[in-house]
Amino acid sequence: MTATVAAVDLGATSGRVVRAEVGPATLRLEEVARFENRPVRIADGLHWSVPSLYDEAMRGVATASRMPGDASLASVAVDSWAVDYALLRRGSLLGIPFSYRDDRTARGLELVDRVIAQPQLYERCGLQRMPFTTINQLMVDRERGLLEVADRLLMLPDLFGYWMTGRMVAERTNVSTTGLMRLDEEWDTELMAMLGIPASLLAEVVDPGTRIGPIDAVTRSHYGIEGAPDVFAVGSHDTASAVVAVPMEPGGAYVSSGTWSLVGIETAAPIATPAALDASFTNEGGVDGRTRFLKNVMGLWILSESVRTWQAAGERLGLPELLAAAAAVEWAVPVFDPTDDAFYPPGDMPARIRSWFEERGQRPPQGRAEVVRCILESLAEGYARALRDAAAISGQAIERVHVVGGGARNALLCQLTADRTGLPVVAGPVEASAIGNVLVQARALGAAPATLEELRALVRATHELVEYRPRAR
Ligand code: ADP
Ligand code: LRH
Repeated sequence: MTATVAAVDLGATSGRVVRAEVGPATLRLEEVARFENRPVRIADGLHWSVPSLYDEAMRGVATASRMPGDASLASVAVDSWAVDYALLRRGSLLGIPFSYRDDRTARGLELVDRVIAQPQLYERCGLQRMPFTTINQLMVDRERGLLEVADRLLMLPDLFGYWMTGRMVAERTNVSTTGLMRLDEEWDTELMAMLGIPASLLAEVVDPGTRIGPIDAVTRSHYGIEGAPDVFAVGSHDTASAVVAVPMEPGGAYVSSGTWSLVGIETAAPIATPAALDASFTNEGGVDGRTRFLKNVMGLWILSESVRTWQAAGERLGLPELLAAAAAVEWAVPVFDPTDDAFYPPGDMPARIRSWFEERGQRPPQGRAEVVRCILESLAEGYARALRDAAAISGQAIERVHVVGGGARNALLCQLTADRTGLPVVAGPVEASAIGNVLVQARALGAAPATLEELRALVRATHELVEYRPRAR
């Protein structure tokens, strides 16, 4: 038996809708819609265009439901980047959700720090200190009086689920990124009381694989969605879904490489030790109760913002040409720390890279090709360091690195990752989040194998992977 399902996968760079046919030995995907995700800057800050993302997603679902094939669309699930959320009152949206790149997060960090010190916070939620964590953002909402009127908080995939079905839930892997969930995966109502965040905002927590309900008749008729697909919760944090689809075996580590690079391993339980805190490791909830023990490295964002800056100044070369030029750089370039907060806000990355080196009395890279090469070498070095730390802290040996996401298409970055880790790198699949999303739906429908290991074996058997061997240095 196979199931026909659709994934809505929203990344910070682009969103897509994928239709898939999944069975015990079948995994066939077809992209039916792709749309840009461009934040909007208005008077009070940087926001996601959430209604238009929803509109694009629903049009994609409608297309998926109307495609010729033997079976009608059985179900749909949404995954997206983590941490961002909507506040609602009596079911209506209170304002346009903010982007985690908005600079209000600096104020939020300050407000959280006044209430609880980082080591104590880490013991509770096990999250790496990042500006964007939901609790920081909520503290700014609180200061502005928004929490006095809001009666519900929904993470963005849960908001879409609510709009499709009328039911409000809190999918577990995504709420694990909020700072509001304890390491034992219960809501941390004690911390919320300390921060002045009302616990009544929270919705019922559900696990990946839970059926939320059918898409309602009004939504189906407005968008022309055929049949009566169910909506499921999956690993609605895109990285949780991506990790489901990492074709790894024991000894495997991953780099989920897109706007961000999430570098780490899967563990049976969280590791919130002082060593993990010192190395800035995060413990996020995985599908089937696993832990994603990983580090957020700034990722291809540094490259895409550089390209955007150059193009705004009249540069005509696109990413493929710039990568080819970077591959031809045969001399050593310096490396910067790609986890430095300086690279977090939108802006002129080449200028920030220059300042990073100048502030340390070092010669910055010169010209486009050297700058691109420097970004990629710095990311690869950041991955290598994070993987060494992950192995040392967890005691889990790492023998192979899997790169999934859009960054798996970047052959130079994959090769540099092999060189700098000294480990074989296996690139692919590119659409790991969408694949993890459809696999968990199909499993809930009884059409896909039961264990994560079997699901990963299915990915290995059905996808072409490219291997990069470390070169002598
Ligand atoms: P997200 O899910 O965060 O939106 P993706 O996984 O789609 O991100 O990855 C987007 C990134 O993938 C781009 O910023 C780009 O650097 C990289 N990428 C996509 N296609 C290619 C390509 N053909 N060659 C090299 N890099 C690519
Ligand atoms: C990647 C991602 C990452 C989060 C960040 C906000 O898309 O979900 O796992 O840390 O976005």
